Amino acid sequence: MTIIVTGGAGFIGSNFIFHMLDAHPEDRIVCLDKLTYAGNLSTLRDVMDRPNFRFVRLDICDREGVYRLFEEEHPDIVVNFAAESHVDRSIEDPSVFLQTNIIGTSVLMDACRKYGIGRFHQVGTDEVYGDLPLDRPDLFFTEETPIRTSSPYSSSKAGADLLVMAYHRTFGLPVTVSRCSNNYGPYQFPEKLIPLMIANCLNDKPLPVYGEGLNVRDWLYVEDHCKAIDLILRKGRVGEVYNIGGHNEMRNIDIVKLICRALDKPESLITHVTDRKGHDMRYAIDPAKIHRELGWLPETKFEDGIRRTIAWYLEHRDWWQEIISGEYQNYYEKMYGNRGTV
Ligand code: NAD
Ligand code: TDX
Repeated sequence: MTIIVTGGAGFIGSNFIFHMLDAHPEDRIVCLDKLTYAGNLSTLRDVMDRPNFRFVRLDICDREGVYRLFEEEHPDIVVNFAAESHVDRSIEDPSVFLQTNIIGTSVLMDACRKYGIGRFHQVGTDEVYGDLPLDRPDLFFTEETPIRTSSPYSSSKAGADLLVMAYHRTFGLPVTVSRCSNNYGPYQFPEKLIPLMIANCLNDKPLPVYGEGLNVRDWLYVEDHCKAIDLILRKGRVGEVYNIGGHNEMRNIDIVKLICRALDKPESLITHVTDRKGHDMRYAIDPAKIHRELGWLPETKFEDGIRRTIAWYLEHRDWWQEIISGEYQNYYEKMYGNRGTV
């Protein structure tokens, strides 16, 4: 099979490519990525020369380019990871989120219709369900939970999901959608909570916790997410949505304190800063459907996953130091420079 993986130079896409090349060496993987600020070719260095791997620099919104690639490759499956993925950036400027996340997804699906496809899989997020209150630990997001977004990011991802389901119903495109909780692990861009706090700790910089840090996220080790998508591609039912999460809810402040302890840094580095606008309180996935239908369960315990992740960032300083020494400096100054403390 030939599988086009979009956004494969980013965090989850690259981990997915590593998983697929190991688990299914008979398949050919074509990575399509625009290499935005979040894409990093050095991440794919170890697989670049594999005979069953090809990298193509391309924007998913570039219709001609995408059609040409489909003509060349005749893919059996497309897995769409390509997206603008950072909530804070979407609050600064929503437009590129609408372009890539919605228009780009429609271009990919038009190509799938034109050239034929076995499956189009959309990598979605639990953020499309909005948030849950902290005082109702009995509530979880199921696949039936109404879409109720908070940020331009989650709205653009919800728009994409709705379009994917519409292409299935209207055009009969064989689609699946997964909606996953927060991922962590190697190669995550250091704008996201866990790698940002690790990098700042290691550089003895303040650790900017939004508000009181009581917001809850449901953390899943990236490899478990990749295995779930692989399973959906092979055994999932067409036209279905699958929630992915591991019942691992944690408050932001507890994650940051844990990172301080693991790196032997003082909690006095923690600085409570002005909250994110529209900040979602709690995400919590009910993964019963994917467990029941496909037998998926997360394999990595948080204690092990976070230890491995911290060790990875310690062993791969070059990878993230290179990132944070460039354009990232301007981003950091813009986001955190004038942010008041609370
Ligand atoms: P990321 O920001 O690390 O990577 C995104 C990748 O997409 C980058 O390589 C970037 O270059 C590429 N890209 C961006 N715009 C593109 C375009 N127009 N054309 C081609 N390539 C483009 O993101 P991530 O954290 O790996 O997330 C991957 C997907 O998973 C996203 O769709 C995201 O919404 C979803 N998701 C992420 C999480 C999470 O916790 N990170 C959780 C659930 C779902
Ligand atoms: O500096 C920070 N300080 C802070 O307190 C950052 C970057 C984040 N936070 C908080 C905000 C959130 O409550 O930490 C929590 C996690 O933040 P992010 O890492 O930005 O993730 P989140 O907003 O939860 O979204 C993530 O999960 C769902 C991904 O970025 C999305 O792509 C995915 O869809």
